Amino acid sequence: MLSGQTLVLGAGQITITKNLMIDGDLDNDGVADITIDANALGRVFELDDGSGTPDLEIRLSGLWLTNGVATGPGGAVLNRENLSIVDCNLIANQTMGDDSPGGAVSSGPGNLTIIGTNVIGNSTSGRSSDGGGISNVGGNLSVTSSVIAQNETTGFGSSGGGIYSDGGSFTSGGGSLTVLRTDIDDNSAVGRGGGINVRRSSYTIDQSTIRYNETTGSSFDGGGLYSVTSNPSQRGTIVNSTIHGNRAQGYGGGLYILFNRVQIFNSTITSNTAGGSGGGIHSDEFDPDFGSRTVVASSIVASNQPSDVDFETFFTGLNGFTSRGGNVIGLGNATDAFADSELIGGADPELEPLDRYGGETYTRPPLASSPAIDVGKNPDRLSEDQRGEVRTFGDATDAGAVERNDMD
Ligand SMILES: [Ca+2]
Ligand SMILES: [Ca+2]
Ligand SMILES: [Ca+2]
Repeated sequence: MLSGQTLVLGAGQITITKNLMIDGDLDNDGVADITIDANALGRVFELDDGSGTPDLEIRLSGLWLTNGVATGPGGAVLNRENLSIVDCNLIANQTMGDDSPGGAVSSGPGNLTIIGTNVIGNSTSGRSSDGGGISNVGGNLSVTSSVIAQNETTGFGSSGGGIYSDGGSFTSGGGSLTVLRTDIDDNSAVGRGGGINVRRSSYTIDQSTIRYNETTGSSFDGGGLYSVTSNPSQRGTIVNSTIHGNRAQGYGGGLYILFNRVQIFNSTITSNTAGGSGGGIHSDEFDPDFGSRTVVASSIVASNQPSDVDFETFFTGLNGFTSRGGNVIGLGNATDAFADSELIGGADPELEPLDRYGGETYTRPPLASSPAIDVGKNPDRLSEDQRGEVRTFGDATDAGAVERNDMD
């Protein structure tokens, strides 16, 4: 067994200026064997050949990167190329100073691919320093089979406790964010988006859980996720996912959606709380000319405080929610949009407590008595539920992220 091999950096970062693969998983068991400890003296890696474009391909795998400290972006890694981080642990890195995004990683405009990696306990502390864990501006960020936990921003105006992802432009295609089979857990932001803040881009959250994240700044919105764009071609998709136990001091305990067109299909949104309205989902500024709306199908949005589905619009006064049916919905000023769904008011949706029930993430399967059983739909023709079990069992699809089957 290989273990405990640690390289402590004496002073300053390692700068990579060419295509390179570094593999610290010496015995190929998928578990990192080499630790690079920046010893709180600087950043661990800067990836940039100075060409001004993201033209290098770099892969870091099997590494622990810890105790990185940067005054400026990226506590452990500043990436200006195309980077894959595979089977790594990015633990307890931080940025200090203002305008210093990405407690663990700052990336863009190149692409960042994160697989099988734990990003835990990283932070930013300066003003306007977004992304306690990861910041992506202008690139494509994908996070698969990973854990993003206990990261935080604490400086004024710093958004996205776990992940901050900015496509970089309201007008062009911009970058994107994809989160697959990943746990976004217990992150916090002073600003908008305790777990995730995604702006000016398309995004997908699939087979993932966003739980126990919060905004800590007074009146800041989006405990689990905050999304905004004014470009109707930039769309959000949340499918087969669980949004549970998040808290916003402002609006949108689970999700806060501003202008964006967002589809929420086959998902479970429970036990989130907001200081303002929209404990589950707050949909803001629906504009029919613009195409913004919050489209919900086959989902459970219930047992959130003070309510589940709320809209607010300064300009049009119209309900921004559209139901595609098969939902289980509790309370809120937007329930008129859900006439085709099960309206349970303040009743309990009767789900198991959040825990591991198979698959890679935490879920809440319906109890046998749940009103979610067999009332859902499957508009995307999904073959799997969030945990990878069959999506439709029995008479029909269950509402929510998990299908109850005869093994439950
Ligand atoms: Ca190993
Ligand atoms: Ca370059
Ligand atoms: Ca069923």
